[in-house]
Amino acid sequence: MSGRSSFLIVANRLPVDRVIEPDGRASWRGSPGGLVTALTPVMQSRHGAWLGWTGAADELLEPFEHDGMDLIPVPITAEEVELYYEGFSNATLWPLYHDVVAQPLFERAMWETYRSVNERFAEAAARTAERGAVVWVQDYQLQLVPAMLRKMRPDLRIGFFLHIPFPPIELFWRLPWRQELVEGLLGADLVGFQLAGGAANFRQLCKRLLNVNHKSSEIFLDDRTVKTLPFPISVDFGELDALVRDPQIIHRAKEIRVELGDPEHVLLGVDRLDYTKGIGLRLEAFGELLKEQRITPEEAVFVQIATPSRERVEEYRRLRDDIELQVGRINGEHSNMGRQPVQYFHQSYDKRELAALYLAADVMVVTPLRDGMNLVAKEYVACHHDHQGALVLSEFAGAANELRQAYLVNPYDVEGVKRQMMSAMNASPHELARRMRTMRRRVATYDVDRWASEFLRALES
Ligand code: GDG
Repeated sequence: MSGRSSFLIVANRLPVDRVIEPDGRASWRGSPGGLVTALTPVMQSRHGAWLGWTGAADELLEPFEHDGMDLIPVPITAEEVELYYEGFSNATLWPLYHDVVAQPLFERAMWETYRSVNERFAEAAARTAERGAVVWVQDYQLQLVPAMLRKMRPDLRIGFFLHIPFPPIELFWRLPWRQELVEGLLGADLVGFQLAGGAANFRQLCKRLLNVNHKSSEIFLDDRTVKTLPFPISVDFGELDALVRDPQIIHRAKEIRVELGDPEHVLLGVDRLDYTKGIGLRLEAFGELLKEQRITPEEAVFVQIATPSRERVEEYRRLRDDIELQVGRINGEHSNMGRQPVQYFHQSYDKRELAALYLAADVMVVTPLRDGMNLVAKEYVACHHDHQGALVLSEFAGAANELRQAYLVNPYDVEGVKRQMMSAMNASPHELARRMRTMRRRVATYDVDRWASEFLRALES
């Protein structure tokens, strides 16, 4: 590890996961995901450092090197995990920013801890950044960092990107700490959002709350301007496209279909088990189609992968129970011997198995009630160079802005979801190819590399 860095990523989590080797030793493995893939080359070429939490409470670790990046662990105590991470980040901000689809908690102790943990991240960044360095802060857990860091280090160039939606004023207004939060973000030189709508919400809020003026994408403060722009995040198209051409993956995709009993239609959902993802409503739609005999269990199987998530937050525990009850009901009513119409998995898979599942699925069902972008939708598109496969996509996912040829649905309209699921299942190969070709062109052009480079270009210009 060598000294200071000219390029820093500051994120809640480090881009590595701990693995325990067969001999009992612990080591690190790069976390899966587009963000890490996109930023690794930038980090390597700029001698970058990544600051974040290891994911384990009460752990004090020295900085270490991984894959050409300096990783700087920021320690978090067990109590802070509860108040800053599970509390203010995931029980206050997450539901508030996702259209209040669950009730946000407003607790002072959570807020205080959020502030002090943000301060610790800002201090660590201030210590690590070289003079004039570029610092890129990620996501809703760290919205106070830009202003805190600017105060300590006015020489830095600071960018912030929000991965989740930025809510309309009426919702944000409820937050008792609204002013400090907005001022936190305004510490950045560039605040990036998934969509133009989020950026517009933010500018209007700044005007109303702080009476600061804006013109097009710029907000004018007394001594400087802050740029606010959309940068829709994307996936590593090239990697996924190559993966699904691998004979082993093709073989596995065929095998999956056989294991499912060779139905005519394989429908697939892949989500973190989160109440914003609309898992229950898509199962409801599928269950009704079975009940109305518009499809039979011989014809169609719904595979739902629900990756474990935030399991210590009450709302998430309840959700898991609800979904599992619902899956049990549908299967109880519609299964035949040896055939269950819903195949539900509360597990994580490696990315090769996931790619095989995408390839095997005829209809990908993505129905969030609100979602910043939704990478699953783009991953599915990237996996279909065969130009087959249909995407049913919620209008409330950021991805719907770009993937206009999907079977778009309003997830609050169960009849509409059922209709689009039927259209997707019954579409001709020609129709599927027409839609898929256009969507693939979009994802291939705006991949995750382009996302990162456009953000950094805007930050450094
Ligand atoms: C947030 C925003 C925004 C899922 N299960 C497995 C697995 N995954 C991967 C998917 C995908 C990722 O996790 C999930 O990304 P999403 O975008 O769908 O959703 P969030 O986790 O809510 O992400 C979202 C995103 O940030 C990026 O800005 O798009 O709106 O909410 O990549 O493939 N990966 C593996 N095994 C699994 O079981 N390997």
